[in-house]
Amino acid sequence: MTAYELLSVETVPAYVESRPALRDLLGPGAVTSVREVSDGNLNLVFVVEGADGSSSRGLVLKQALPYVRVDPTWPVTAERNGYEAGALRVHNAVAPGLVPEIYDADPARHVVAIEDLSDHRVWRGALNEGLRHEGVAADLGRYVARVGFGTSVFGLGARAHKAAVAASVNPEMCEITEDLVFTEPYVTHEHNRIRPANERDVADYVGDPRVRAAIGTAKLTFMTHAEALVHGDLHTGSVLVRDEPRSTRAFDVEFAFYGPLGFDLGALWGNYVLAAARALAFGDEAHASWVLGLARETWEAFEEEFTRLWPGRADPRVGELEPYLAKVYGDAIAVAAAKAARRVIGYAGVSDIDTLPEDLRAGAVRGVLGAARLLLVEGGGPGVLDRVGGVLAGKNL
Ligand code: SR1
Ligand code: MG
Repeated sequence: MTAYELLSVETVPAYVESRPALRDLLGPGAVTSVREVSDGNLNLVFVVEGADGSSSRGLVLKQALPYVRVDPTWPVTAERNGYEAGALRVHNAVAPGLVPEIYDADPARHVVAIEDLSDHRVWRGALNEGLRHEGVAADLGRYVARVGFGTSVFGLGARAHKAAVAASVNPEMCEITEDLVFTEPYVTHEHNRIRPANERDVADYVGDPRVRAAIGTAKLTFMTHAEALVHGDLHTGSVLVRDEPRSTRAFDVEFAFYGPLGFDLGALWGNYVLAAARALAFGDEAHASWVLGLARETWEAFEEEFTRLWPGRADPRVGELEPYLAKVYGDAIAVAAAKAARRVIGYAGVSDIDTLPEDLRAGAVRGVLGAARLLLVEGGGPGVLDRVGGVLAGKNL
């Protein structure tokens, strides 16, 4: 029993009718079909089509449950839906075309209505199938740069940045990340899913004092460096892609908060590592190498865009470009490791690894943990990203 009414396929048409912004968008009585497509860990999601049945007149409703969808015994604040609406508006303003448009936000029922992107697909699934969507990694680098500059002290100036930080706290969702990414994989916890074949690998990884020190530092950075209104959960399952015409959208910003810019870049890199581990498990070295090359593509697009924006900063007396980029790079390396490792140890696995045949999975997990260890131990050292492929493939580089 929730304190607000949950949507269902049956009740969505009346709900749309009751929301002026949505009724205006689709036209009165225009809903022709509703499909439930909830498949993430947390929310209900419905695709709503309008009178002509075309996706261009449709919309998506996303409603926060007051608990984890895949584990109703785990309460999570439904206020995350409001955080998502706020962040989506800001991201639309600073990075238009790289996130879904937002049409409506309903704080009473914890629903946001956003653009229907049914002609896109989730990037993780495409990567798992060995498909190459060229340009997506660079689009995401530009997205992180625009958000990272536009919502930072550089883009906003000191007072507006402080006001934005105060208006964008998202403590409950940050706590989930602190626990699931930075703490639970490194302790004995009921959430962890360690198979017997990988017990030794996990023990070696979490038992390495250099790993523990670097993860501790990364967690502190996550908790205290309020640089920009970052996405907060930018894995490849939070990205929609379309080939013709080419389009990339980062979605699902309910974890958005004022945090370190390297957190979003590192999330992408960590998920490239997972995608490459899958490709290598199937012996597809060409795809693994292409996927790992995406890390450089994302970084270079980020760096170029951030550098392009830099002269327009609010106060030229704040910060220096080169040291700041170096800081972001170092943060991202540690996050890449943390994000890859959490997916093979802790709560919330990813299909890249979890759908591998049993006999291939243990080696893939071992490779991911080896890569994470390399990244944490070597930090932002020269060429560290280029050595990940060898470690993933089981070579002791
Ligand atoms: C309980 S939420 C589990 C995970 O799903 C989301 O996508 C985030 O990655 C979170 O850590
Ligand atoms: Mg999500």
